[in-house]
Amino acid sequence: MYRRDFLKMVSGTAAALSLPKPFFKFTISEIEKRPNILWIVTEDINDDLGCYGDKYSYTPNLDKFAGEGIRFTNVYDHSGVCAPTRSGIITCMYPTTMGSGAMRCSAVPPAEIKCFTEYLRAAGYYCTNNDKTDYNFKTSQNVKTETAAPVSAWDENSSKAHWRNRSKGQPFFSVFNIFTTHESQIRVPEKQFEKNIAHVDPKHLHKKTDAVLPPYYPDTPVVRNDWAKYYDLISAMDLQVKEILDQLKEDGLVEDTIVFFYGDNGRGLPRAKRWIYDSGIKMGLLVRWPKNFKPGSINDDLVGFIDLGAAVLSLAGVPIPQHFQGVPFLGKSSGEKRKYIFAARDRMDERYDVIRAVRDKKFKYIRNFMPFLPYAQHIEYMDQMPTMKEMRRLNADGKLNTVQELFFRKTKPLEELYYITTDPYEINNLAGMPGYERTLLKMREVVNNWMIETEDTGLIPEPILVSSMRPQISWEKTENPYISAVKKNGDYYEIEIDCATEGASIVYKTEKVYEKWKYFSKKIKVKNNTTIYIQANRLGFEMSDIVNFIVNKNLKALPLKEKIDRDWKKDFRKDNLFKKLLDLKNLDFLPDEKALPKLYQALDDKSDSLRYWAVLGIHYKSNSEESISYAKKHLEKIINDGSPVVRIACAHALCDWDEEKTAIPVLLKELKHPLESVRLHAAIALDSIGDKIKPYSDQIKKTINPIADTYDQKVLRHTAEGLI
Ligand SMILES: [Ca+2]
Repeated sequence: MYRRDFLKMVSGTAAALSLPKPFFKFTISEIEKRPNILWIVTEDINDDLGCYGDKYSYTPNLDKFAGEGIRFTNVYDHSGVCAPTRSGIITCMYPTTMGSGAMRCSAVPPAEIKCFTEYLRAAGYYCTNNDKTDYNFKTSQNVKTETAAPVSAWDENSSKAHWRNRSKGQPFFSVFNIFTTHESQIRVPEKQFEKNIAHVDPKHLHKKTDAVLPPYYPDTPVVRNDWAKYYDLISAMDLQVKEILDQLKEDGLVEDTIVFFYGDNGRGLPRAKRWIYDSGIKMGLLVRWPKNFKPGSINDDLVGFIDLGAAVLSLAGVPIPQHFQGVPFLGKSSGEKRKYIFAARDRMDERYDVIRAVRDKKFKYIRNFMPFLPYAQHIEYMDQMPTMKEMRRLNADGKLNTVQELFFRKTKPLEELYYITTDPYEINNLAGMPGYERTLLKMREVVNNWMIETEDTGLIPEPILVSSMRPQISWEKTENPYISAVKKNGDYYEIEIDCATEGASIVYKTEKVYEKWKYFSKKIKVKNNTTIYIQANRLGFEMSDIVNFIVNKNLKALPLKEKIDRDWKKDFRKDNLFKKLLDLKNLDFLPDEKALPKLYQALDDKSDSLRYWAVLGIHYKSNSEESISYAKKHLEKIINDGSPVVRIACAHALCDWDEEKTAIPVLLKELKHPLESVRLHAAIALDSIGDKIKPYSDQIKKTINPIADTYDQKVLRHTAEGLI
């Protein structure tokens, strides 16, 4: 039976249609055999490769690789920046749903959410990650975000992790992350840069004079230099991809291994990475499976990054868990095609923002929930890029053209709509233009519905969200796992293990410390008198202790314990908060005088989040002398509100309305709050009020800790620079 017929049997005709033209080479038994899967992931590139028609890019190995499999042409990241992107990829869930949308944060994902590799491990796959994780959730406060992973996620997670360490005959899922193209590498010292590109033949290095720049960059030597370096790094990365593919060949695994190549987010240059314009989220994706995919095929289906893990499970023949928001676009479970992809931008390092986007094949719609903020807020890390510095300098000198100036507007429009087909750089905003009303309303509705359906946490201010996930700032610990059943069966004991923490995963080993943890999913067989070690982890919780038992006739199972869950979303859901917040924000579409009475009503709401947005609405919609004077009276009354973010928002508005003598002391006090995100809100407010801060210079400078690398300190350092 051919693959097309087989797929009809399992998933209906749509499944067959969603695949590239089938390559009639295989049988059911071959399909049933679990393939190996390899991901080669690089940093901060879009589809800037020769095989995507980029004539400036020199990527012979990836071009060849693309010719051996499928080249996807409509693939989108949901975030535009590392950590939330990777948070979504590893769970097949939107970070906005899990509360992991900020760059960076330590979320506590809801109990049902696991790393998708856990389902592969349960199915017998050997899973390795080498070695970046950056999932926005950790299992301890004290581990490094970029490389931390729950013990349940991978058989190996290290710079040595490799499929070669698996047991004989075991299928594998291996990830190799390449750092070479990361934004930081464009601006490293010259010596380091030369090291990075040492293996690229000098004749293939990129000439600055040949660079084709997007129209939103000024054409200057500095910008051309960054651009050429970026492409040199892509060529260096292309060679690293070849090295990994060669290892696969050496091991004779080419035929049996499905290889994915993609970059994690858009290029690390201004208005690209960190943004949900296509320059931040439109990615290349190449997939090769010599046995089953027709060489040189092209697929233009809309694919989201949260679909990647679902596709892997589908290709591996592992059922797709019900809670997944990602949909498989390859393999047995594929079928449903996306009509839209969605993307979100929340806090980027030390600066808040809330933006949502939906895209189909032709249009991109963007909703700015903080239109009163500029696009190019100062971000310490981003602002190190020479192109960024150059653009700020030229902007200050009034030397940017109208397209280049877009990124430096002091405020944002409420909505943006682009007809991507003719405007791939998203510079002609069609929102409000005649002829596009229906498209605008339709896409606005699609975003609204998506935010409600996925319980988008983006409108819950971070201090409230974080306090809900971790009351009293404390990290919860996963309960110790226990033996829940034990039964003698011949020479063996059959063991079952459970954990009272809802959503916890369990790992075990039966030898000494040097043995790798195995994933527990169903009862295991253990020999008499073996010591079994077990440990449990829930995402965002600290791991349990490692407990051990000697398995023999004295081992007693414990009765099943009641599951303990602290579902932090429950209260938000019960209060219908996701809908209420969006309804309140949709007052942005009303004229100020119509919106204001409703915003004042919301000041009395019991929800801290609603009161926060009500204050912000009043702040930015009170534009007449009369309305400001009315607003002052109301906000002065609630400057001692029970919620720190509400107090800060009130104080910020009052500072803007020349009541800084009352307001600044409130902000200074919040700089001492134990929660970093509260301090950050206060620091941002102080940073934005200009010269009014000057009489308080000494007090601000006293709060600066030169060795702290927290986000509030980054903002305060920026404020202090302005005070010199
Ligand atoms: Ca990245």
